[in-house]
This record gives sequence, C-alpha cells and structure tokens, in this order.
Amino acid sequence: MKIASADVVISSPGRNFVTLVLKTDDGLVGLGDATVNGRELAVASYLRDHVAPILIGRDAHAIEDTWQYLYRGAYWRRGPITMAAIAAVDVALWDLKAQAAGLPLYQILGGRSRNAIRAYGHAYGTDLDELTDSVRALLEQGFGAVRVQVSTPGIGGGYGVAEAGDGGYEPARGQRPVEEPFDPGRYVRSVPAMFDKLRNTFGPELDLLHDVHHRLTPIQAARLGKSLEGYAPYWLEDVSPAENQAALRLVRQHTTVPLATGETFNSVFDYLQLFADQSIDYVRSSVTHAGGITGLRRILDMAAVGQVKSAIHGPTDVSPVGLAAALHLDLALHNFGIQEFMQHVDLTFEVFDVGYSFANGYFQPGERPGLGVSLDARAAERFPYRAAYLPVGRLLDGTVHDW
Ligand code: EZ4
Ligand code: CO
Repeated sequence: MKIASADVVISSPGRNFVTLVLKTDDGLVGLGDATVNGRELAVASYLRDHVAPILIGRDAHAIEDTWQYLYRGAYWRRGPITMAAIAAVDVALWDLKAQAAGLPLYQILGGRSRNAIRAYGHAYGTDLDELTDSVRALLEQGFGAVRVQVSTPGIGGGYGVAEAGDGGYEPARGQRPVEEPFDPGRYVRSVPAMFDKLRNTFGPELDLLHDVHHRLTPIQAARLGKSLEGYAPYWLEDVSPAENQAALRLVRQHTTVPLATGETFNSVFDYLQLFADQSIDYVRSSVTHAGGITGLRRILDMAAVGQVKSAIHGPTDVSPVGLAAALHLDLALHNFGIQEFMQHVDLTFEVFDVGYSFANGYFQPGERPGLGVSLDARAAERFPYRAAYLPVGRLLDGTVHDW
C-alpha cells in the first residue's frame, strides 16, 4: 500500500479547516486534520509545498517511520505549524491502516478500554442568570460535566462568552484580532461568585470546569485556586502562560484544585518538567496540534506514569477529523480522563460526514473502518477560506496581556 497522492483541502463551513487527503495506490482515502486557528494557510503551505511531494510513493503502513522521517528529517523540530502538519500525515496514515484492516481505528490502537467516552460541554453567559440557563441546556442534553465561563462584571465580553446574536461562541472572530479588555483583579474576585451560584443551584454532583486561558500570574492563580477549593472544581485550566512550566509548580504548592494545561503544546518536551514536578492532573493537547496519534500517545503514556489523565482538546477549531481521531484514542487509552466537546455548527457537516455519535453525555467513535469520517470535496469548494483571528487581550491601561 503506497501513498499515491496528497492533497490539502482548505474549507470554511462555519469556520476554517485544513484537511490533508492521502490516497493510496489501492484506492483508499485517509484524512488528517491540520487546522491551526488563525494560521491555517501556513500549515497548508507546509503540507503542500514541503511534505506532499516527499510522501508520494512511500509505504502507507510505515506510520512510525514516516513520523520520525518528517520530525527528524526536517531538522527544524517541534513548533505548532510543523507538528500540526506531521499530525495530519500521522492521522491520515492511521486512518488508512485501520481501513486496510477493515477495523475501526480504536481496534488498531489496542481496542476498547471503556464502554463510552465521557465529555464535557461549554456553558457561558454575560451574567450569572444567563450562565445558569446555559448550564441547564447542557444538562438537558445529558452532560454531567460542564465548562463554565461568565463575563467579568464591569468589563463585559470575556473568554468563552458569546456576544448576543453570535449564535454560539467561536473563539476566532475577526478579519483582524478583536481587542478585548481584561482586569485580573476583577476577574479573580468574580470567579468564586460564579462557582457559589452554580453549586447552590445545581448541587455537588455536577462536574464544573473553568478555563482561565493563561491570564494570571502564578501567585494570582494560586490565590484563585485556594478561593475555589470549597466548591470542588473538576479542574482549573491554563491558569498561567503555559510556556513557563515552573509557574504550575508554584500554583500546585498552594492549592489542591486539579490543574489542566497543554492545549497550546505540541510535543512531549513541553510536558517534561510538569510531569517530573507532578504539577498537573490533565493533559489538554489535541491530536491535531501535538503530532497526531503517535505524538499524543507518547505524551499520554508518559503522563500515565504519574497518574495524569487525558483531557483531549476538542474546540470547534479541531475539525471533525481531529475530533474523530481523539475519540478513537479516548476509547483505547487506559489513562482517559474526559473529552472536551464544543459542538460544530450544522454547516460543518455539509463537508464532513462522521461516524461518531454523542448521547447522554457520552461519545462513541462508531464502528466504521478507520476514523469513520469522509470529506465531500465538492461541498468543500462552496466554503472558501475566510480570514479569522483569535482576539488579543489588553489590560485596562492598554498593555497587551497574556491570553
Ligand atoms: O481558545 O481552541 O479549551 N479550549 C479553549 C479553546 C481555544 C481555541 C483556540 O484556538 O481554550 O476555546
Ligand atoms: Co482551553
């Protein structure tokens, strides 16, 4: 089974996605997600201009060899663009191998380790009443775990909160980055009030998650963690900028609130100090941004040594291809924790046909051979690329802030 063609499809059914399509000489089609939010065209060029030409004729079964060939062979290792490109090739090859075997991908990854994949949904509101309604809507869909984000009083907007009339939260939403104000003091004071309201309304059983989105200094984050302990959050995510691994050690020394990080990471090397220090509880990397199934499994095997669990990133900018890859891995992993589920809009499914399903708070990857996802290339042409950027944060005095 040799790789006969490698094409990149850029399409925007609701938001931008970059998909690698590998075809083999015996007619199989494998898909990989290479979407890097706000930098889509850079990965598309990396794949089209530098990777596709050297893949043609290679053995499609040689997944580890191809991963190492692209990772070590490029000389310039790691980085979000390189690792997303490698991830797309890796996932497409796993898709092909499983299809060639006539098995759903999770079977090739070791088979089922659990009956179903627990997921958390996203709730948000511009105030606590709106947030409470948003949580209730997710409970009606069967979620038992919910990420909760609310606008900071006196500031408005806020990470993870849709503007009125947006039709749902979408992090990339401007031809240029939208500039949003942020005030750490007001924010840190508002979060305990949010947890207080939600615990009083929904009781102790509901798992509540909160994403700080890298915005605090280590000592601000430590104080936030301490102030939330009585509400028993499931986790606090990305409390401080993720590239400073020592920051999480400081936070950890001050609070027993579980910590999650890693959605911006792309390699096992980003986690070395965090694992050695036992600073985190959940790995947030996506299949798409951390070198594919091969790259992410390397991270998660290392995580397992310290009882750290998976929480694979599943925002809308991870395409249905990237989400399907995550679900197959989730089912097969031993140290699975939870899966993020930020639902794609209906338009997305005009391009992607998926075999996975969600019901009562749990996913199934489905039993179709391979990933179980197909891409309609004709439909994709109807949704050309549209520039869309993530927001930039500014403190109230105008200083660009961690985001
Ligand atoms: O901001 O995926 O946990 N999820 C998140 C996401 C990220 C976007 C960035 O592309 O923090 O919403
Ligand atoms: Co996040």
